[in-house]
Amino acid sequence: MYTYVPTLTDYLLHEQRRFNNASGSFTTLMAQIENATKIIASHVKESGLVDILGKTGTVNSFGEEVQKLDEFSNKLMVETLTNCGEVYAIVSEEVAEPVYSPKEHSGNYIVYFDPLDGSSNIDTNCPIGTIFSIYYKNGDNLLQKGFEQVAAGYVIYGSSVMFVYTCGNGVNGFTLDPSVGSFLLSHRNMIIPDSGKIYSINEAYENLYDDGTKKYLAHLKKEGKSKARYVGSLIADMHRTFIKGGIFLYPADKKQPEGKLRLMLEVNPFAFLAQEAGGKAISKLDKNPLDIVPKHIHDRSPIIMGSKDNVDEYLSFLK
Ligand code: AHM
Ligand code: MG
Repeated sequence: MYTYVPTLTDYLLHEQRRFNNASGSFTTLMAQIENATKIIASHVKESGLVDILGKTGTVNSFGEEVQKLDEFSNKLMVETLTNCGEVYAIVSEEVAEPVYSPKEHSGNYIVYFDPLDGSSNIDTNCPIGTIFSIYYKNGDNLLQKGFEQVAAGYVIYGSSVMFVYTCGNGVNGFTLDPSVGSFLLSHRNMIIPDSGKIYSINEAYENLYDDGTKKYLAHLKKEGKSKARYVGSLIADMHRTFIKGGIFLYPADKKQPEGKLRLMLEVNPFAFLAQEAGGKAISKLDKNPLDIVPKHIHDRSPIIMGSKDNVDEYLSFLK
């Protein structure tokens, strides 16, 4: 028997109808991101065949130039977004400077994205993904606070492909049905459990962390009630945190005083998602990363996020 399940497109159109004056621009923009990520997903799926099909050189068996997956994903996202008619400028993690849409295609949105986060995991078949964060154009200012985000989300290329996003009205997850090529609403109104057992941090850097973080880790290990999980791919580590709860930490350390993750490309989209899912996100001490005024498009920021109780417990060790 057929059961109706809304697709991502259905859901976006439904949301659009809630706003009387909506022009459809946001829905069009999201459809472009959806399309680009489906193409990236199909390439990620084949990445293991690169060696045996003789695609390791610069030319593949069709005589086409082969790009590394992250370069391919970046080019696809840049070209899709700057030609779709809805975007004023994009900022990609892979490109040092912003790219502006040609005047004839210029629109009202700014899109920050990381085309293939965790790409060092491609060879090992671990989940990787695309992260995006959308703002309204505000004059020429590309440096808006995270609180100004119109929408943020990620697409995880894992055992299933999932499109997870928020536009400030909760978080919803859509799983790709590969047989029809549509994202289907599979995770309605995602909520991070208030507390969880899993902590996720690169513990190899422990000696470089501040005393509060060291004491927190010692406390977790002393109690013996926690589990450690760290893929080293933000999308995988955060997707697990959304589903199972717990805490993800990429704090400052002696070698990386601002942390590693990029404020506008990684930290803010996930902080927005985490807060919309009922979780908590902090930067240095109790600072909400969404409240940081960025100085540069590629600024970095420490980030600790996940289940409320876990983040509060961490904070108690800093104070
Ligand atoms: P990337 O954007 O160069 O792929 O780096 C970001 C990745 C994140 O996905 C992950 O959370 C982090 O780097 C892991 O860093 P580390 O290896 O220092 O633990
Ligand atoms: Mg990244």
